[in-house]
Amino acid sequence: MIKEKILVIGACGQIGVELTLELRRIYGGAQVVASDLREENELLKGTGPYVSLDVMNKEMLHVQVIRQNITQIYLLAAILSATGEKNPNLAWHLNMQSLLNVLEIAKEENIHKVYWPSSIAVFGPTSPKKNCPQQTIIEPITVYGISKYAGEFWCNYYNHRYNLDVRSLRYPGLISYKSQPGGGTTDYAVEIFYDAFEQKKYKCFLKENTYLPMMYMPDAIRATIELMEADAKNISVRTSYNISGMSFSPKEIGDEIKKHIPDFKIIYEPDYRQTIAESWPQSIDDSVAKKDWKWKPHFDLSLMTTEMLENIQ
Ligand code: NAD
Ligand code: AKB
Repeated sequence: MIKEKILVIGACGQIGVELTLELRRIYGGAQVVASDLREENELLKGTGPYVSLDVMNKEMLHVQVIRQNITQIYLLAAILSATGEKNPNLAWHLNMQSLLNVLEIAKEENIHKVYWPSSIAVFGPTSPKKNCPQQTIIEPITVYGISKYAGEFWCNYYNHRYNLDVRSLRYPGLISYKSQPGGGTTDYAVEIFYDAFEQKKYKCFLKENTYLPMMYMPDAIRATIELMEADAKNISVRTSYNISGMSFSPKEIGDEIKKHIPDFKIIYEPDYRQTIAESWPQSIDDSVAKKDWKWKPHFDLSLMTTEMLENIQ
């Protein structure tokens, strides 16, 4: 059996840190090369190899893939929804070119598997709001959503045309305490915990009744690895799978936090991110992922809130 050697690109981001640590636990520290533009994250130090890498530099990426004998690539570098609206050209350029660089090198170097995440941001105002299905009307209004939707079809194209084993999940908003979120619309659901703990109050940039699909990071990491380890014959979706964890509004998560911090207060000052949030579904139908590779979320709002507050302390 071939020993896998994995390259994680964007390893110092919100997902990258936890995913790299979990991949190192499974495959061994030396088998998982972490890479990013940023300095190595403190939690990654001493757990395995780290290289400084700009995924936009295709030649350098290619050199690293050959030099390190890479067999799998996880591409996590991207500009997220809220930051993307501030610089749409940059977001489009990074989100698209990084994926094309990885897919092209993966094809040339016979990489066994590629992982690239999509997002619920592919959906737009014309998609169903509740239990949004795997296949439906998809008309995103953010540059981030447009880049994710285009990216899904590039993944599908490389799978069909070149038989490249590329797999993808449409993550909901992710909630974590090990590394900070990086410029998304769902970031409020992480910030709220830190402000509740430190100041007992939070100013929310979304309206109180804005429901969004969310997931606690341990579920997201498990989903990623379960998808990547699934038998290829069970993968029927080569664009990107819907996955679902929980759905809540700022008021509901505020009420849940109040069960632990009774004098916690939340005020609402919606900004440009409200329009983005309102364009996304409130909940997601993940029945295809459940059927194909037996996906099952573990954390609900109450369990996630308890764990977040315990760990922030
Ligand atoms: P993040 O912004 O926290 O991390 C991205 C990392 O990529 C950063 O460490 C950044 O330094 C690095 N990076 C940026 N440009 C780079 C470059 N040119 N070369 C190398 N590295 C570069 O993002 P995240 O939240 O960890 O998201 C990872 C992926 O998951 C993205 O594709 C994102 O769209 C997707 N996603 C995230 C969420 C979420 O809630 N976090 C939800 C849906 C989808
Ligand atoms: C964002 O808010 O941009 C991300 C996402 C849902 O893709 N968290």
